[in-house]
Amino acid sequence: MAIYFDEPSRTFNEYLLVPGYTSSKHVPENVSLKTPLTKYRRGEEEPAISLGIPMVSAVMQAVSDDKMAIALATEGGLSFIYGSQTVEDQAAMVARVKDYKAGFVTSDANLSPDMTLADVVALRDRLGHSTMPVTADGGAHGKLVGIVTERDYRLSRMSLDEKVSDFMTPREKLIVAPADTTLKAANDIIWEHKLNSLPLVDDQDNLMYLVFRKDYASHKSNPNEMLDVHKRYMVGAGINTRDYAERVPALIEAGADVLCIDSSEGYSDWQKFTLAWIRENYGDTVKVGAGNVVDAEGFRFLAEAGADFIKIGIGGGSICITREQKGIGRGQATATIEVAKARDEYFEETGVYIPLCSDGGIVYDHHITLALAMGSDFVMLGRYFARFDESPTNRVNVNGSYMKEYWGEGSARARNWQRYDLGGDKKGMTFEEGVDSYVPYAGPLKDNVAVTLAKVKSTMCNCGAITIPELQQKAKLTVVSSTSIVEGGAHDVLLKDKSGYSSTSN
Ligand code: RVP
Repeated sequence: MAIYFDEPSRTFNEYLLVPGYTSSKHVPENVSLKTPLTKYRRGEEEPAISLGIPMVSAVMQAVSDDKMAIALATEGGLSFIYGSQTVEDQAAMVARVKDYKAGFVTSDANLSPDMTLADVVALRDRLGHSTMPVTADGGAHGKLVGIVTERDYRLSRMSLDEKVSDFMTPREKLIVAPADTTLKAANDIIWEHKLNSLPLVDDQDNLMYLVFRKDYASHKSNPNEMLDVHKRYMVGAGINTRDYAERVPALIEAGADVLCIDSSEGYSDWQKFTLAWIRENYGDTVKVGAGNVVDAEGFRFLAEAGADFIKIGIGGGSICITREQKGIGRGQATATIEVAKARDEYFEETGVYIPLCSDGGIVYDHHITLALAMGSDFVMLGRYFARFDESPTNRVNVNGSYMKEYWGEGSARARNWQRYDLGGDKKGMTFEEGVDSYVPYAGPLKDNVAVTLAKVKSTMCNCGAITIPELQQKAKLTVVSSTSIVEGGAHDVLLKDKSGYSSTSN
């Protein structure tokens, strides 16, 4: 006979935290969001990798490339570079993160002298940058011939046909420095000459990097940043259950710090085989997460197969239509609660603590706190990060508002068939499990993450917790009725500014 679960399948929106005792030491400044990323044994001081903040970015084309990885690692989180691209391209993205020198920017908004003001405006709107180097060939490392900033043109007075070479600040008027200049020295030049940016060039006058005034200041204030033993940013990468024998070695060679099997449904032999292959070839030196699962059985299966962390969630992603298409899945809150219980039992039994990641379905910042309180150690977010400057997608103007594009890995656009692989020879997607969409553009990652985490810390203090394990232990969670959800928002008043109010959802 079929199994029926007693409890309905619930989402985060159906829960609230009931505050606990807040002592005078429970203040946001005292809260640590440090959390394990990989499994460890009872009694061991530290897992191999811990996150500075409990946030990772989704293994998706529209979310996690090298730029996102750098921005998120700076804040203490981690990105998993998407695997739905060639092994070479993915390894190159990983290598770019590992080669990145904090504060030294390789420009992605480059002009050539014969481009026009219309091109400048289009590039500015698409990428949101106001400083664009001009190189002879228009490439990121071409011969430097000038720079265009917003001070070089006036849209009200100039024709859009005007050539970049006619209004740029030309090379001979620019202050530049050699490519091996240190960040500190570059910053001194910036201050001395009151610059906003300083191009660094090689001995052939080819542009190597730009150093921005703001980056030096921000680099000084990142106490959580995720660095490896060589002080390089840490980065994760997605893998699949088909081509791991080629992909894993290339990613490891490129410097990936941790891998994650990216699949819509992880309770399968394919994940077991993939984990077994990695253990056979690399032992425990390569860290790899697996998933996704939504119940105790699935957790136990992946734990025994050797996963370093386990991801929870089927069908809850904002762009995901798996539940509609296939009728499989489970409410994200119920799944998290059950899997966390199984993880705690496994820990009791074996002494091995396997971190859990709640993946998908985070709509409000407080959903992150709920996911942690329910036993997740960190969360994976797609839509949340897709909205930022650093996501790989275009910023577009839709009816007067800036939007970023965001599409599912199971959409016809991504065609990530490996994620939905059920074995066999058939490699084509036969139906879609994701959609292509817009999400409201929200500016820089750093500012948004700061606000989100301020809310998380504040709620933790209300619950009498200054660490995530303490929150997991002390949290008191209540299911809410649909009418109390209405009570929880602004109600029975006429809002003066609806747009301001909607900012409570992220
Ligand atoms: P969200 O943060 O709600 O946007 O969800 C992101 C998650 O959705 C991903 O980490 C992944 O687990 C899932 N996903 C990605 N693509 C698709 C799809 O096309 N169905 N789903």
